Amino acid sequence: MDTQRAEVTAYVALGANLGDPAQALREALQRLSHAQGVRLVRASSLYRTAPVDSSGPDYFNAVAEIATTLTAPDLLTALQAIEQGAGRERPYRNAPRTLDLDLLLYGSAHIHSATLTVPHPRMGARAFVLVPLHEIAPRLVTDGALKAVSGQSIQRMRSDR
Ligand code: A4P
Ligand code: MG
Repeated sequence: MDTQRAEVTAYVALGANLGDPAQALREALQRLSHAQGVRLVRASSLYRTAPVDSSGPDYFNAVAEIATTLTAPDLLTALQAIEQGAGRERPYRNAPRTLDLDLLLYGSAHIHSATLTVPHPRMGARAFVLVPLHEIAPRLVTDGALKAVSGQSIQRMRSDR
């Protein structure tokens, strides 16, 4: 019997502001594309963004669309393994980081567990999520949502991939 789970479309936010953040995001996309049960469908451009509720140098951010057979908790575990592989440390909340991978959307699921909230609760307030998400999935981000974050500094990087 075929026990293969159906693929679910999910969106992952990538962020980094320590070390070589652009390289960290490119490597994270590579690792994501090779993760078991994950297929990378498309990735946004890289964006340079000013820290929001955080400190340190500018961030680089991007959003990836994936198709996955993993459950949402297993996907979170896979994302955290990629963060750890990039040397992520967690001295305090919103600390500068070598790599942050957040699960934005998992199909149409609404999840409220101790370790996972989906849709990501702060995504609607952040240009560094909404602008790259709009680039790859315009129907998911309204003009009004983009306008609401238009005061936040974000700059699309020229693609060198
Ligand atoms: N968790 C719950 N829901 C989720 C989810 N949907 N995706 C839990 C990922 N994780 C989720 O995360 C803390 C815990 O959140 C995890 O153990 C997981 O069980 P973390 O990555 O260890 O800590 P964090 O990143 O400091 O917290 P969080 O909540 O991810 O921070 P935010 O709110 O995402 O903010 N400014 C710019 N310009 N660019 C950025 O990328 N990022 C942040 C992080 C702040 N300012 C920024 C940026
Ligand atoms: Mg995080």
